[in-house]
Amino acid sequence: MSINTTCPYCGVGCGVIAQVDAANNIVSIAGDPAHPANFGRLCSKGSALGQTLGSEGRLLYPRINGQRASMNAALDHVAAGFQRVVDEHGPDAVALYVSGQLLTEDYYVANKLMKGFIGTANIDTNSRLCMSSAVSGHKRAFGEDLVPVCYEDLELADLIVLVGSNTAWCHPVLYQRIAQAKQQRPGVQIVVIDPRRTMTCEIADLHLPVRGGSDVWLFNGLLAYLHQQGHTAHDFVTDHTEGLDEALQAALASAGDLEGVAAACGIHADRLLEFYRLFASRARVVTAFSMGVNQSTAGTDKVNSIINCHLLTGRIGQPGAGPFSITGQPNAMGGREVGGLATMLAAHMDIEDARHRELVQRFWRSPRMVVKPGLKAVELFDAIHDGKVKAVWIMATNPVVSLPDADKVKAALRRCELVVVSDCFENTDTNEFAHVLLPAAGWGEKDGTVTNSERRISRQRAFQPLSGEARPDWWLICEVARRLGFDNGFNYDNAHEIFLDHAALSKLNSGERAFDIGGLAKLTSAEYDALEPVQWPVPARGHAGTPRLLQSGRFYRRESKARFVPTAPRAPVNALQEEFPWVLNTGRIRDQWHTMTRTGRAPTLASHLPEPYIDMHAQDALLSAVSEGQLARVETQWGALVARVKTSGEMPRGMVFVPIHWNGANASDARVGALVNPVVDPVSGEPEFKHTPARVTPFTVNWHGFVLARTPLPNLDTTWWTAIRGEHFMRYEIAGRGRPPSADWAHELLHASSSDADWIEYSDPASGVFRGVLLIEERIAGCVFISPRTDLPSRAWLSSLFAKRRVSDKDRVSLLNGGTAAAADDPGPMVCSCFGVGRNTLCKAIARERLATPQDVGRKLKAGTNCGSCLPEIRQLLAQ
Ligand SMILES: Nc1nc2c(c(=O)[nH]1)N[C@H]1C(S)=C(S)[C@@H](COP(=O)(O)OP(=O)(O)OC[C@H]3O[C@@H](n4cnc5c(=O)[nH]c(N)nc54)[C@H](O)[C@@H]3O)O[C@H]1N2
Ligand SMILES: Nc1nc2c(c(=O)[nH]1)N[C@H]1C(S)=C(S)[C@@H](COP(=O)(O)OP(=O)(O)OC[C@H]3O[C@@H](n4cnc5c(=O)[nH]c(N)nc54)[C@H](O)[C@@H]3O)O[C@H]1N2
Ligand code: SF4
Ligand SMILES: [Mo]
Repeated sequence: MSINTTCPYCGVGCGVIAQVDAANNIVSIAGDPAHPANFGRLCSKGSALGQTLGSEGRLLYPRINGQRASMNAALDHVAAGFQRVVDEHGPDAVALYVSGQLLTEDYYVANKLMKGFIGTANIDTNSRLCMSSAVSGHKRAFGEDLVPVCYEDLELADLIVLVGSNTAWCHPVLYQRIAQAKQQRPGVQIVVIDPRRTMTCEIADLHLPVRGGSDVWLFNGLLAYLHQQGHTAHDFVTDHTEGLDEALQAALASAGDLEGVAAACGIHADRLLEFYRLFASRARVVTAFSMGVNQSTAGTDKVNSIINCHLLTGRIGQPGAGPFSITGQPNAMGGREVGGLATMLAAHMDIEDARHRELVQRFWRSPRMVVKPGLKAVELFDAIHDGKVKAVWIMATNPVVSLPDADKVKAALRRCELVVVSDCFENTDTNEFAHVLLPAAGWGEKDGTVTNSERRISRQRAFQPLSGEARPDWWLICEVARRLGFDNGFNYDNAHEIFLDHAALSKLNSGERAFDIGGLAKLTSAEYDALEPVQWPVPARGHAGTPRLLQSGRFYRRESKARFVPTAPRAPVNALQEEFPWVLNTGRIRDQWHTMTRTGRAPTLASHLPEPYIDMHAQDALLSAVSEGQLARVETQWGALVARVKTSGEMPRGMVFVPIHWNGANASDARVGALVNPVVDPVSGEPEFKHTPARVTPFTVNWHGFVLARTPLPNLDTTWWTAIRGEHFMRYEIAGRGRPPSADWAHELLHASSSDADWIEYSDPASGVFRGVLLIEERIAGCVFISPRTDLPSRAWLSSLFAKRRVSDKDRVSLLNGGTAAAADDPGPMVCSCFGVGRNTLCKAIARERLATPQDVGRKLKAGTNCGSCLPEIRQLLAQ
């Protein structure tokens, strides 16, 4: 059986074909060649989706206070708890905290329940941490939350500006489309604006390593430059916009001269001018932006300063031109369509507008309509902390890891009277705080729709039965709604029925707002099942969808005009300079998805960057008395963590970078959310995730080590540890203070006393070096390596032994002498996770065989020929 569905990770929204061999319980995953987002491509995460299926680690049954309960009892408990709080304290004392990883249908009923039936807008979503600055910027400029462009525009553009986006790692398939366009038309120019020199820069013609938070200066400067150099599209500006004078004034006040702007952005004036000239000279420009723009206390202004430049030049709504907010989560866009944020109503209507409220209320036949916006994510958790919100239901998000000041989030949940969590997995950091756990259907079991970055609605289709007692999120919500007495509004039998309501509600927008999918409101069940990917608006039945918006120059504000928003730049809050000299920037790595509840289960994804790390400039490392490979502590006013130091060469002076993925389940001390300043953008409420003042100090330990074990071990309880899944083994990195672990400890840890075990040991108490290897029937079952230094044997080489039927005599010798004899076989750090090709292997082949292009490398080693996520790294190695 073969099912077409959509990848559940990033907002590119790639089509996936799941080939199910039910008899043998095998699911193979491939890109859908017909899907217009990816035309068959998948990145490393999408390619590894098959490895994340299966019931291991899943939350299979409901629990109440830790005890297994029936679904009925759990749902009754949730409804009774919510009812009691509403009765005693009013509707604003309950809340939902949901996610851009819900399907549109789940999201629709969650929003309906809160805003139309319980009667509170206290439903916010993790999109507040992600897209809300883009939403606010779009609304201010266009009157509606609109993304005018489509992916094809990236291929038509002559200049692509990537601002605060590590596209190579975070939207890899989009990046591959850009890279291919450049290959076909080498004249296409690519500019990357990012303080870090990320892998995305491998195809860039120009990289501007701007100072964190300085984007508004940069784009105000561009606006002034374009205006002064005569690039204003006068007719467009006169007919379709308002407010240019105020915006120009604000721009000129902050960005009068090139030198001043360059200084504010911390870059060379020559480079800045090069960028401005490029932008001025190309009519077809797409400015694509992501979290380096949105996640900032100036996030909304950053968005508007970008849009202003496109409005001034009329480069919007035209093929190959426009501002492009790339969405993070698979359904970040769908969530906004249904009004999943506390500040929106459904179908792009406004809470503050009495007429909109009435329209929605009449459509829903709802008893109690909200009248004012609810609490935004950070405020919401503060209100829980302060006891104002007493019951919360968290759905498809892991806030104990992902919110700023995340230790305060723990404290808030600890105090909360009723915490309900629905998740697909058992051991998330947030589940620990749940009074009621509800098992949610996972990818492959769920059915509904998602909308990607280019407004394209695609079906996610189920290809597996539900695991255990797991149920789709919409079903759980409807069951609770009915138990609250709202039978009428929540009698849905399936996702199709919900979708029809959502589409019909959007029809009320007809002509007034762009979001109108009324043409899908009469789909039969069979048509819904067969729905092909389509871009909204879809105003009439049979309409083919709308690739590009705003082509007529008509906007969704008064007099149909777009607005230039004046943006006065301001620097991020950067208190306590002396004590906290560095800026902590946080973000993503290539092969992990957020808090790793899913990608952490895929062995091929673990090898690329297996440990939490702190990347910093070598000079700053020196000043902080830390060095590559050592452990260090990063500390801010809010919290601290310990991770391995890296001086990759990507970091500018003054900034340190820590990935967001590690959490309490896979590291002793690497939850970076605990360190992040909870300050937010005043308009959007989006947190400043990229800019917290921090200091870095050495984390002194007496010994380092690691354990590889074929079967997972209980908590290692060493001073510092991390755990990650490999192919046929678990890998634990450990370090400690005091005396190094003894041979007995290692022996016991790996259960080396069983009768068929063969235990090889090398121990030198004087130097503190210990090596122990457990073989069972000549296969490696586990190993422990301890040393006072970090110069431990190659994990890549040892890992490869786990795939062998038999450990050879040569390998045995290498095991005991600490891997030195095997150095020649060491593949080095992983680059291509699909084919397991490491950096050493690549470098050797490149040098020996004189390989010159990624294609040469692919032919020789296969590396880069499957998903292509590692091509930027291969290009970098070739260049070196
Ligand atoms: N592999 C992977 N891919 C993902 C995800 C994942 O978890 N893993 N998550 C998805 C989600 S939800 C999202 S939101 C997207 C995020 O996608 P991106 O936004 O591309 O990813 P980030 O790593 O958060 O940050 C992007 C870049 O912003 C830069 N930056 C920091 N401060 C500034 C600044 O002041 N100005 C500028 N111009 N740049 C700055 C950072 O150095 C960083 O390189 O990725 C999606 N894709
Ligand atoms: N420091 C720092 N923090 C950040 C960011 C940053 O750049 N820096 N980025 C922010 C951004 S942009 C985002 S989007 C967030 C993401 O942060 P989170 O949303 O907290 O991260 P996830 O790990 O994706 O959490 C999703 C949870 O839902 C579960 N799940 C998956 N599918 C389903 C489903 O269908 N139903 C249910 N009920 N559960 C499901 C998963 O197992 C997982 O526990 O992090 C934010 N936090
Ligand atoms: S780029 Fe990768 S993670 Fe994003 S949707 Fe496509 S396959 Fe999934
Ligand atoms: Mo996100």
